[in-house]
Amino acid sequence: MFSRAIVCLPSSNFAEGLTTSGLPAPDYALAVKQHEAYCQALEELGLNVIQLPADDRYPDSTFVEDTAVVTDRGAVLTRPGAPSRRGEVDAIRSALAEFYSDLHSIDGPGTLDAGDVCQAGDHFFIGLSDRTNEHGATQLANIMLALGYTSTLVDITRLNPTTPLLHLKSGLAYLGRKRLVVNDALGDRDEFSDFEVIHLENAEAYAANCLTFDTSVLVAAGYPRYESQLQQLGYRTIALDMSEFQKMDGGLSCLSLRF
Ligand code: CIR
Repeated sequence: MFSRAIVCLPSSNFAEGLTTSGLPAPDYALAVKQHEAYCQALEELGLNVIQLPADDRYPDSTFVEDTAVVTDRGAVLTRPGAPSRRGEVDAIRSALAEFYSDLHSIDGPGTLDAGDVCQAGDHFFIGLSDRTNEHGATQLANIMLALGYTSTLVDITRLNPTTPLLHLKSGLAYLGRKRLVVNDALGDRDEFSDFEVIHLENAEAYAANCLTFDTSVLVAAGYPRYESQLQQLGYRTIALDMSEFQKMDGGLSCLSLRF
């Protein structure tokens, strides 16, 4: 189980970050409130939340998840696919150095956003996306192998254009107990055949990005069918309003590094 989470406060120019959502610009004050509620939920789940200060140099820096892959056996600093985000890794390197004596890293020409990396027990699904290239994904798979984990690469660059995904985890999460939740963008992929797969209906596609802590699941608010599916499976759900982060293509997992 996780005992810590690293988060980074949204910067005042958060609305200047990258987005393809086509939604209106986010409200900064509301984003700060939603971020506070997110941190509080993590604390109530027993995590020690380490809060990094807002950094106006990087409007996307609140999406800390993309900058590192953190596991029980080691951590890997990424090389984000968007050049505007590469500098975010420095603050995360300093924060993680306190907990990991040996930090691995992804080197150019490899690129990797950890939003493309889904840990499912001792296995990693690594998405190939517009942000994560084959070099980066293969470097990560090799580091993971040396740490004793297996990996599968999942290409999401040729999805149906009506259901694009920024990152693999925009459409996939691990619920523990050998169980995945996927949305329609990923559908019935062979890569997931060793797992029980819960399918989300298209109207609730955004809810696929959720966070499981043993039997509790943090879910985005506004997706009642998914919440009741989870409850029927024996999970407790905690719904959090994510509207302002969704406007910037972010989801629940993006806002923290959990280890
Ligand atoms: C970006 O486009 O990089 C940010 N605006 C959103 C990143 C979301 N991160 C994630 O899904 N792990």
